[in-house]
Amino acid sequence: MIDIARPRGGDRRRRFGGRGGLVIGAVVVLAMGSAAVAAPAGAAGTPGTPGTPGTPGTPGTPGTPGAGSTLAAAAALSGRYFGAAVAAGHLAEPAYVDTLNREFGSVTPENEMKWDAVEPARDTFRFTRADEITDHALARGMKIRGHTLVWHPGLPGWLVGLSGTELRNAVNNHITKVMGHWRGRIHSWDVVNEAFQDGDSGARRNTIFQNRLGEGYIEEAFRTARAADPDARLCYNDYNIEDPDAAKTRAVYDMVRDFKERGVPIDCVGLQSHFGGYFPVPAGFRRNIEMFAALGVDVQITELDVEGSGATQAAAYREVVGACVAVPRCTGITVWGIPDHYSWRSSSTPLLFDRDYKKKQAYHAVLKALRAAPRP
Ligand code: G2I
Repeated sequence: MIDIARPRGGDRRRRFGGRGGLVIGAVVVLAMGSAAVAAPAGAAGTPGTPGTPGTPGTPGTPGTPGAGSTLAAAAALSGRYFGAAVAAGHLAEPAYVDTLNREFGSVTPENEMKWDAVEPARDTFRFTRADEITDHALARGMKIRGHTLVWHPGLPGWLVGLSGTELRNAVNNHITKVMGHWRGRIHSWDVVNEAFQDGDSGARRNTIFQNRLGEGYIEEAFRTARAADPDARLCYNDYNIEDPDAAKTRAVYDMVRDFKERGVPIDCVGLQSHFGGYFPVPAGFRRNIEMFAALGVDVQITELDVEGSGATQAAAYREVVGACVAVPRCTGITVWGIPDHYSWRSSSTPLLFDRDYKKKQAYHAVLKALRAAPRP
């Protein structure tokens, strides 16, 4: 499942595997600094002790604490959400849940809404696991990002055997039933995920959807999605589209521009933003957000994590959050997990909380950048 690829010439960024869509940093050495460094001057506070908390938040209402003393509250100061990928399997763990409830105003089920999880047999849907997360979120006024409807890894065997009209019907049925289950309750859906190849081709990825349904499958997925839940923001989500000058980014940009010109319903672009030593935050990251926003779509940072630790990691996080909050249409940020040890690339310690749920330096950098956002 986990695929590893070294960056090659011309494209320094990692490539996710064709089957798994997932490249983890086993080769991706921790090129970033690892020394623990004290919180920078002017940071929100001493690690673990928020510096200028306002009124403590009302439990169960993320984003309401005064003065931005949590990630959700700080993001809410400028009208944004701050979320995390959540795994249902951790919801029985008090420290995990406490951190989730205190700090985050949005959840993305990390795996529980994926095709094999919700439709393991044809037209037989199992929403129980995902509902554990969405019920938890809804009871606390958190937003929910739906992830993801059409993605090539993790497909059930019955689907992989289909082609032509059968496959097309199965895709439309999947979108309609899954979105229908949460209709009116999901803030944004990743309708199509990782549909473009890495490297310089700018081509669509060879998936069963592309190969058997043809070029129009993404457009059709978005049209079906709009009908299934007219209130959800419909996103195209991908990695390695954070650099405005990369061929893959230009290809996604061209698709979104074409969709907007022809009235295909698309509302947002998700920049996954998995960063680290081999794939630093691109110099043009903010320009990239502005470029997509200028097309008339929102931009969301959907799966943020940054390999490393200490000041280097904190600086990268600061850069990402600072770029987002500088662009009005960058409407929210999701980090891809809560404590480091539950990350999909845990050895790279890419998240904002350590394995003891202590706030890392990166946490304080993010909090400060959120608080510094221009207020609407
Ligand atoms: O690969 C990182 C992310 C890239 N963008 C799309 C995201 O959906 C993707 O998330 C990762 C999850 O973080 C992993 O947790 O997607 C992987 C593939 O779905 C997830 O890995 C799966 C493993 O493949 C399974 O073997 C495992 O049982 O996680 C499952 C639950 O731990």
